[in-house]
This record gives sequence, structure tokens and C-alpha cells, in this order.
Amino acid sequence: MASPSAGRTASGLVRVAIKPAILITMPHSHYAEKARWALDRVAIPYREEPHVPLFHRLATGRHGGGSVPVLVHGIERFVDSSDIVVHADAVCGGDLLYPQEPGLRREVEALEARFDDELGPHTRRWAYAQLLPETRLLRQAMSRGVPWLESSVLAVMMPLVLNLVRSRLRITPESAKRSLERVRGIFREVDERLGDGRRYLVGDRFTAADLTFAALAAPALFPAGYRAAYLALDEAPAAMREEVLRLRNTGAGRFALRLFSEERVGAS
Ligand SMILES: N[C@@H](CCC(=O)N[C@@H](CS)C(=O)NCC(=O)O)C(=O)O
Repeated sequence: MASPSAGRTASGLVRVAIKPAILITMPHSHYAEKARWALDRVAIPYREEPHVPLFHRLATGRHGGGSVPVLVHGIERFVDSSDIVVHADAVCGGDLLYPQEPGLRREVEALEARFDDELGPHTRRWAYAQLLPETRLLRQAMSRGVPWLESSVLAVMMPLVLNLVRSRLRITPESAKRSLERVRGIFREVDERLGDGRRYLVGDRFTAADLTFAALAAPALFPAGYRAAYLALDEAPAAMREEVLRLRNTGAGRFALRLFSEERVGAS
């Protein structure tokens, strides 16, 4: 739970203020969107602290983390999106994002891990490969809501940041093509799973598996309701737009868009 801090009012009554949690993000990160969605879903009050690339490490490092998102909640710290989702579920008594029934829970966790390890990195690599030439749009997305100093520094460091993204994510035309194939492969698996007419990936209600699929597919789908900082689809290069429309027009694509429109509830 959030750590309460107490103070006395003029009439002597004790007022207890619950400090909101802090979610450290980069505004354009789809893993941050996964965490944000979980917190919104279970209505945990939080304040987002967005940073530009590289500066994010100063913020996450203070809490023993590296990548974003990191959640600081009272005296607890969570340095991985899955741990944040588990925590969000537990704070609200459990059974909201992970079913209590052990078999169903294992299924949800296995799908979540698969999307974390496979879908998230490949939508990211493919999307960056399309967007690296769009420096202005990428800089806008990376700067949304960040401290003024960081956005000014980013303006100068953008070429360095983009080079780092290219080399760290090993982005080449060939690797981008392979990543798109991997995304299509996961979409086919999800299509098959939904083939029996089910409305959710596991059981008969929304779980962390659905949330993770939709959040990590979002860079390739541009869903309405995506709360990470991103460009509009009509600003994307034509080849990217065409592929997004193809992916949207699959069972898995339609499923993710439905999850954004029906299940992405809570604070914005
Ligand atoms: N396993 C991590 C992965 C998060 C991740 O890959 N975050 C990216 C942004 S989408 C990041 O912070 N990259 C920069 C870094 O690792 O310093 C999680 O689920 O939280």
C-alpha cells in the first residue's frame, strides 16, 4: 500500500495523506504502457515520472532498476513490468489480473512471459526500424511530459540516442524483417487461440495475458486509447502504415484493438 504521512489540522484532527505511487517511465515505452494499464485497471493512485532515454537510467538506478518501467510504492520498489502487474493485482486482493485457480494462473503467466520475451522486443525493433528516419516525430514522443532540461538536452543528443537505439537493438533492414515475421507468428498463435470464439486468452475474463498482449502489440497497431506517447498513424511512413493496417485486419489485431476500446479503463 502507499505509505501514509500524517499531519494535524487546525482543529487537532489527524489528517492522513496517502502518497501516490510513482511510475518511472520513458513516455514512448510499451512496457511502461503495460504497467500503466495495470495500475489504471485496479485504480492504484500514481504519478508518472517520465524521462528521456539515458536520463531514465539515473531515475531507475536510484531504485535499483535499469530499464523502465519502475514502480515506487511506499517502501517497495518494482523494477520489471510483470512485477508491477503482480503487485497491482495483489494490492487489490488478487484475482483481478491473475486468476486464483492455479491452472489458469499458470496459463496466464506463461502467455505473459511469452509476450514479454518475444512480442515486446520484436514490435519494438520493427517499429523503431520504420521510425528512425522520423527524427522530429520520435523526439516529440520521447519528450512528452519530461523535465524541461531533459527535453532540451535530447534536442542536442538525438543523433546519439538514435545511434544507440540502432546498435543496442541491432536494427538492420534484415533484422527488422525477421522481427516483423516473429510478430506475425505471435499474431497467428493468438488467432488460433481465439479460433474457438473465446473473448479472452485465458478463461472467460480479462487477465494479465490479454493486457500484456495488447500493450506490447500496440507499437504495430497504433490503437486508439494507447497511452504511451506515439505518433498518429497518418504521420507514419507509408510502408509502416500499410503493414499496420494488415496487422489490424487479423483476428489478433482486432482482438487487441477491442481490448484497448473495452478494457483500457481507469485514469488517463
Ligand atoms: N523486462 C522489462 C523490459 C522493459 C524494457 O525493455 N524497457 C525498455 C523500454 S521499452 C527500456 O527501458 N530500455 C532501455 C534500457 O534498458 O535502459 C520489463 O518488463 O519491465
